Amino acid sequence: MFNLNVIDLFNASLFALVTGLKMILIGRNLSPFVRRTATVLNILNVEYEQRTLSTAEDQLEIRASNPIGRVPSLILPNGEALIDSNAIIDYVIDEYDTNRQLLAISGSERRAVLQTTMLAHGIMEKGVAISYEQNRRPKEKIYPEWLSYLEEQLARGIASLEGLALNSSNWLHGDKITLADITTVCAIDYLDVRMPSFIQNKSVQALLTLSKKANAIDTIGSSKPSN
Ligand SMILES: N[C@@H](CCC(=O)N[C@@H](CS)C(=O)NCC(=O)O)C(=O)O
Repeated sequence: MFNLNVIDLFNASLFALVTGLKMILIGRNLSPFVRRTATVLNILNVEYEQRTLSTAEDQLEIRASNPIGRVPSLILPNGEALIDSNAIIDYVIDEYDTNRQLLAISGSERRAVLQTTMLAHGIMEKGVAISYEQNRRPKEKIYPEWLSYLEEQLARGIASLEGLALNSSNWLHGDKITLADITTVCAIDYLDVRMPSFIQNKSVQALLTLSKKANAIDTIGSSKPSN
């Protein structure tokens, strides 16, 4: 958690006054981390404004709320800036998910949902690492062995998640949608846009079915990035 500088704080406070105390989510839904955060906010019916800044083009503005220059961050109406989708979602669930539908407050159900969530989050991390390796380096500086290592990690993660989806019933952890479903669907949809070869013509039928079912819900489908 970091505080904004004085001018940003003033702007955030002014913004809050003008807009009726809305939070500001920084980042584009093409980032799976941003999208999972936006989706949690949408499902819980939290009002927020989204600034669709890009890490490649808007570094200075992004650093105002996160010194590391990553997205997402969430600026609260009092100017407080939260960073990292995990910490932001922790706050949002704590504050707005009064029935604790997305993540149980304690016990084995919480552990199970968090384990699946972090598997899907790890898949996002590997997908993004592969994308950076392929797109942010000059071609002659790409290290093929490292790329293969990342791709194997990604493939193992996807296979494991597919196994969980195959053995689940309605949603990944029972009859209600949880943070595990949201994070999984955001990971799969990200791969589908950025590196479709990992998804298409592969044995991920259960994950694709889950994605289709989840995206039919407006609060999820409305944030889906397009191919
Ligand atoms: N653990 C973080 C990961 C965030 C992350 O890596 N975001 C990417 C966008 S997909 C980013 O900001 N990359 C820019 C960079 O690392 O310089 C989270 O869950 O929010």
